[in-house]
Amino acid sequence: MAANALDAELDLDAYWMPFSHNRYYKQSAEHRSNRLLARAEGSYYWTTEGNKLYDALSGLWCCGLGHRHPKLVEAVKKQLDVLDYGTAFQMGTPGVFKLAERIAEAAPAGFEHVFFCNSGSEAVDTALKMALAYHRARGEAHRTRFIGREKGYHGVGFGGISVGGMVANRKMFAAGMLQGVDHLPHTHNLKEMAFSRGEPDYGTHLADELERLVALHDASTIAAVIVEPMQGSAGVIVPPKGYLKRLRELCSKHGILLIFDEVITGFGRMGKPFAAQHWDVTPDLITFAKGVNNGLVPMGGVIATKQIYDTFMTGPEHMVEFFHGYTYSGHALAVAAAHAALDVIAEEDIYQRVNSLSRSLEETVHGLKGEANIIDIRNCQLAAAVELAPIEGKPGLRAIRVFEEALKRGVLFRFTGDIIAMGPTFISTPDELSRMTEVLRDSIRAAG
Ligand code: PXG
Repeated sequence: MAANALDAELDLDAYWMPFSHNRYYKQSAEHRSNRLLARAEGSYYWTTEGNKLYDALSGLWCCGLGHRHPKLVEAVKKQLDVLDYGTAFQMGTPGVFKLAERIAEAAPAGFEHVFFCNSGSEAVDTALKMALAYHRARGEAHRTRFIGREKGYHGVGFGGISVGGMVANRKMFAAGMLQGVDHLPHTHNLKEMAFSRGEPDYGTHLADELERLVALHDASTIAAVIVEPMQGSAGVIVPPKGYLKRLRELCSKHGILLIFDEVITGFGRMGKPFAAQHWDVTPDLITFAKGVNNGLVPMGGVIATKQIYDTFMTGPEHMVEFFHGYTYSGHALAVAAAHAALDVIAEEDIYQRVNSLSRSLEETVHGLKGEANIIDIRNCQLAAAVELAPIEGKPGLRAIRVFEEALKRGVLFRFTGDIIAMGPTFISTPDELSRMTEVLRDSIRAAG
């Protein structure tokens, strides 16, 4: 192991790391080997040991355009010379109005209004509030129930964990969760769909479970259904063919709003601005974050249809219409970075590149089929996952070992349970994807 003076001089105790095994990380320099990041550029990080890591998850799904893209860095630096923070309530900046216009333009027809916040979790809370308030404003205040999905991830706010379906994220906080939430079944079924390329053939009928929930609760009590079009955090769970269309039909039939949580799928990864366009299914609200400005400055938001926005625009004109917002909604630095990101997406033909790179990703990851301990390989545009057989009695351990072996070999993967997830940068080359896959192969073998 290379000498790591920076590691040696740190007191690690004070920092409570998010979603991390704090004790394991802090226990020994060996456990932290290649896990202190010093620098980044393009598709790579450099660790404090000076080792180079290919970033196989684009940060945490957010840096698709590559780290420290010169145009984005420049835009933020320039903004700092002009305006730092501009009061968000009852005030605005030209930049934030222009950004909303550009985002609405990129969204499917009918989406005309953008509300800004600072993260995916806040975006989800915002969308849920919009749904409740929308129904109330229309005289349907009885529509209070939300339907999420098992294995869904919608961030960590109380709204998000309530509609989410990650058991570990829910069980400790049960006392604080929203009332009246139900869940669709997840669509992850290895028996029926293991090693599917792209969307699995099996599972469309699982959308019909919404009918069952409607029959149970009555449509008049349901405000919205929220799903990730492609489930990222649960380990790249790809929607079955026709599944999202079916959900849309059922929501429309019953007057239920459909929310697409596009925090991961928005702004490039699906080879279109939004997954809604990739699957040609139009929801009523779209949440976004991450890719909107390449993760450079925290930003999230919700895109609403004209119909939803207009419903709020009643009452005396001098009054606030939606009692919701954040100090940093539309922060000038985040806005500057987002404008630059949208420019780069257009200038570098990112959607076309993602579509073409996605084919390379599919080819290369499915080439791992047949390796010992791999029980599934799946892919969805520029996202993929390899699911490993758990070590008996020690779920999750095999993936940690693979993760550590891969770090030694210069690739930073993401693991969740026994799943290795990949969300390469949009600027990666097919060669880099092949190398990433070969490192995964070697790491799985080495991990045993
Ligand atoms: N919705 C979705 C669909 C997400 O993927 C959030 C909301 C929450 O976003 P914030 O910005 O509040 O973290 C997310 C976040 C992973 C991984 O390993 C995924 C996320 C975050 C960190 C890791 O897949 N998604």
